[in-house]
Amino acid sequence: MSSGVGEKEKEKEQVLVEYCKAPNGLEKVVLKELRGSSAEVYLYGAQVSSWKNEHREELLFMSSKATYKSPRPIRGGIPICFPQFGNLGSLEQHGFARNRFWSIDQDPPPHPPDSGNKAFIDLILRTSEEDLKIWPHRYEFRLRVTLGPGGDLMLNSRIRNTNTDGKSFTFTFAYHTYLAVTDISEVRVEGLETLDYLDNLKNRERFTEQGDAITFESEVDKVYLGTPTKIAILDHERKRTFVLRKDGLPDAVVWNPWDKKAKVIPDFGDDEYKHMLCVQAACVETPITLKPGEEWRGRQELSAVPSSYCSGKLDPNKGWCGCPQAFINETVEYKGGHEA
Ligand code: TA6
Repeated sequence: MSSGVGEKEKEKEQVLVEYCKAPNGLEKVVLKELRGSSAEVYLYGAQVSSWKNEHREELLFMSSKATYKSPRPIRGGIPICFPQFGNLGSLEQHGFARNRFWSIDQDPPPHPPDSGNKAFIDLILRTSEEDLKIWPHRYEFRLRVTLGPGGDLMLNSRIRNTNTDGKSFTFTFAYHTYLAVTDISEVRVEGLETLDYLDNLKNRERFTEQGDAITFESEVDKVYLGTPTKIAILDHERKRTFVLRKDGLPDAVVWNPWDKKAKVIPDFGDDEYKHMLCVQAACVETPITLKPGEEWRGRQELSAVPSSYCSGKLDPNKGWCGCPQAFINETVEYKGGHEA
């Protein structure tokens, strides 16, 4: 009898994590949660490429023109920007982690005991001799991707300096998250109002955001500084709110290329800007420095909850019903810092 039960348990476990090869030839891991949610992660770039709710609705944007071939990064999902966010530095834009082949981490150090989550995968990227030529540091980058029992998607990064020459290293970082939205002109972001930001469209000059929810009617490329641990992204058409929670990542990048920029991005459809918004937990303004042996941790958690509006329009002066206001009112101190 017990073996029968054991078998059933094992079967259930097997359903939760599947390893396979995608039609594009890339290896990927499929995480399934018993009520129907799922997530998919390519070993190439350790990139989450899909996150579906229990109704099998895709919650992440993936461009129809994405290429799934090294060395191009995959356009969509959640590319990992490390060791450099953006193009301020000697490395290629957004660093090299997103266009390297990661491995399954066979013996990950114990993660904090998560609440019985079974659907997770541990990936690891280590220094290569090739990469030492462009970034002369040794590191171990461990990423755990978890699909929670309620369908939440969690990314936990742990980056350790394993230099043996006594040298520290410094990096910037972002989870470059492409959220799928129904109509960008009917989307608003709550939680970033009144904050300072660096505007990438104006030479990274520093400005202060207006006092109410952010809405979109043209290209946006902003790095918000000192942001709260919770940000809400409301898809009015779909009556869906994404809640992004983060730890160890004080900044948040918001990007939509809009029509002109969309046309000049080769792996991005001309009209696809209407159906995506990048909101990224990041550390950009103040780079992270690790001494040998020190480890940094950065977490991003996404959930998608139903939301409804009091007013039919996206009226910034009107509140909205069912708003998980509690999510974004509560400001939990940013718990950055390193662990040796
Ligand atoms: O996250 C915003 C941003 O830095 C934009 O400036 C834009 O370049 C975007 O990233 C996409 O970058 P990518 O290298 O993936 O085309």
